[in-house]
Amino acid sequence: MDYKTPKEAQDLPGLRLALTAGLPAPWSMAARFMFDIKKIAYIPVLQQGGAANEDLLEWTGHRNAPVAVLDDEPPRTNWADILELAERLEPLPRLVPVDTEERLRMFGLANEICGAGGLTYQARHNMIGNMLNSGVEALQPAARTMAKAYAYSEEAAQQATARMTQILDALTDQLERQKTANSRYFIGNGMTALDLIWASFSNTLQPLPKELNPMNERMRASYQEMGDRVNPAQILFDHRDYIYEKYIALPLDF
Ligand SMILES: N[C@@H](CCC(=O)N[C@@H](CS)C(=O)NCC(=O)O)C(=O)O
Repeated sequence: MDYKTPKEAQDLPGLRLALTAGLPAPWSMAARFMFDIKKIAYIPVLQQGGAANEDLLEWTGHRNAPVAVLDDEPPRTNWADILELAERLEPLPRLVPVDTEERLRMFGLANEICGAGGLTYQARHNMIGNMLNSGVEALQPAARTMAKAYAYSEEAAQQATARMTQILDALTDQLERQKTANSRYFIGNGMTALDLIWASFSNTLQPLPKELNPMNERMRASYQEMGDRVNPAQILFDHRDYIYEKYIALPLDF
């Protein structure tokens, strides 16, 4: 990825997208997948995971990623707001179902993955706990920044696995039902944002292999460890492999 710094990007016209650089960060990659599938051009902007990101903060009011800024519109950081922006800029392929029941189910399940308190917030409590307790001095500043940003506590980490299991069961049940109904997708008969979101977020539990996902080995082990705690069903990974193969450019580039 050819990133611009926040200072270089902030006065440029068009869509600027701040992304956590150097790893397949789940919210950042999901935002990219939504724009990429619609062929919406954007300028990638550098966000450094766990760092202060002062220039990004000064420009957008946000330290973390993703942050999507279109011209002089307000910066958007929430996954659902970024999805709405992508749908507005380029309606096709449609990522939000027209049918009300399907739409409710899609947003509900997507929020179970991406929302505050959802699957990956829970997994991250464990990751932050591991970093804080690692005894590795170099990891401490980032661990402390993220602990504060994402409401880490020992109690939160303790209940994380149970909550993750509950959410993974809901996603597995949904895919099993869809398989019975002969659909290859999470919702209805076509690809939606949920398929792209799961493709991205699945990497935090079982990263795609090295040749498709050339991420740093320490982060790979840390992501895999979050998955090993909960042992997700194989159907979830078979599904993400299908979505990557059919819709997403590989190897991942971050
Ligand atoms: N704002 C996002 C969540 C963003 C988020 O958690 N970003 C993480 C992972 S992509 C991040 O920036 N981590 C690195 C950091 O905090 O510096 C949402 O609510 O949808």
